[in-house]
Order: sequence, then structure tokens, then C-alpha cells
Amino acid sequence: MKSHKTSIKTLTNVVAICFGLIISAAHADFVDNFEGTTLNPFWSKSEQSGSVVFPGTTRAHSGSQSVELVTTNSALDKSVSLSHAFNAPTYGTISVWVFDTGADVSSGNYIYLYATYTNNMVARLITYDYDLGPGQGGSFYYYETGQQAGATAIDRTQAWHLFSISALPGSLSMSIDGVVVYSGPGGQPFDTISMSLSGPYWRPAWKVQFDDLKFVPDPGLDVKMYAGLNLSGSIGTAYEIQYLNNIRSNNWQHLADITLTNSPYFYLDTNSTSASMRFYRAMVK
Ligand SMILES: [Ca+2]
Repeated sequence: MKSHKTSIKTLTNVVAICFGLIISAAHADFVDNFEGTTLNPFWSKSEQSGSVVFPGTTRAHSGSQSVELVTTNSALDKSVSLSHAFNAPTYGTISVWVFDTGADVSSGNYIYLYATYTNNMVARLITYDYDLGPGQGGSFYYYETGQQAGATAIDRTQAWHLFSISALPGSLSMSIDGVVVYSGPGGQPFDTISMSLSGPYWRPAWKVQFDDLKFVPDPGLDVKMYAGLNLSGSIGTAYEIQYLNNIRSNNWQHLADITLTNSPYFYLDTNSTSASMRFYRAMVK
């Protein structure tokens, strides 16, 4: 390469050099298997005619604990929930295992997993507060968005079921036990997620268990900036482009061999995002 030293003059090289890497801020993943000695401070409780019991030991999907929502009889409607409010609207997927204690029981409580934005419904998965059997109402799981609601084709059973809500920029979808029960347009972030047990005051006192909650934020938009080089030289001539990460090292590295098809010729250094600074030169081969 040193033999080409003089040929540098034939090329008016240089350009670029200032670039950076920007990744949009995102919430971190959150997983709760409810195996701690105290409830994770991630959660806030709302308890009307009932309470959040932690640790819940009636049954567990993982380990030996879950979180249990319990309603009691009083003159007030029943409403117990465990929620998390995000400090900013977010896209992502929330999932939780719920043991459907009201399946095949004629009178119970509503069980929900839901996501809201400024207290407006984005999406929720629902069990009714009754299950009167096939064709009699309440025997299937239900879904609801801000725009529509309907029955899924999934029959309720007294077992652990995986409820999942995925609110992303390009789609909103819900699934139960991995089966998609709703899919529609996206663009609806949420700022709160909740699990709840509720019903009118005259429904029986009830219990439900939730376990293994997972929140996975949408990775968001990844924006990168690259260094671009404008090479001016002789068309048809082959040049070698070299780079240096530290101007004081003089340890020029091979980057690419380019034959100019036009002048100026634009070259994009797609590896440049890994460096905080980079210097370039080009020489006739
Ligand atoms: Ca557990």
C-alpha cells in the first residue's frame, strides 16, 4: 500500500466522520413468578370487598407460590386487582397463567387480564361471572378491545390457562393457551396492565390464582447512523478505501476496494456504527 502513496493526490477523498448510534428508549422486560417473600413493588393493589393474598399457596403454576385475588361478601360490589402503571405509554406483550376457578360453575366472579391507556380499554381477556354450560352462556373465554368484543372458541376448564395480550405498533392481538383469539390493527399503546377478580355484590365470595406474569416490551424503532463517503476521482479507476479509528495510531485498515463508476462516488460504511469515531482515506490500487 505504501507504494501507492503518491496516488492519494489523484483522489479528492474524505468525508463523513461524525456519526452516532441511537436506540429508542424502551422499558425493560419484567417477569414475576411470585416466589418472593413479599409482593414485588412493581405491583399496586386495589381492594374493594376483598384482598390480594400474597404469597398465595392454594396452588402454583411454577414453584410453590402464586398471587391470589380473593373477594368477600359485603354490601359493595366485588373488585380486587393487581396493576402496574408504566411511567410512559408502551408497546409490548403481557402474559400470565391464570387458574380458571369459575369454569363449569354457574355463579362465580369475572376474571380479567387487561391493558388500558388513560383508563380506556385497549384489550382484555375475560371470563364471565357464570358458566352455564355449552350454549347457555359464559362457557367460553371472551375478549374485548376498545372497539369490539366477542366470544372465543375456547371452552373454559378448571385448569391453568395462559392469557396473552400483545399491543404493538403494527398489530393488536390476544391469545389463550397460544391460540390467537383476536387479531386487529395496532398502534394502541398502553400505560397500565391489570389482573382482576370482580363481580356484583350478590355474586359469591371467590378466589383466583395468577402466576408467571411476563411483560416483554416491544423493542421499538432502532435508528442507526452511518458514515458516508463521497469519493471524487477518475472514473474506471480502482481505489482502496482504508479507515482509522484512532487518528494517532496511523494503523490504516482495509475497508473496501472500489472501482469508480461515476464521480463523485458515494460509499456507505455499514460497519461504522460500531465505532465512536472513524477516519478515512482512499488510494489508487
Ligand atoms: Ca410461582
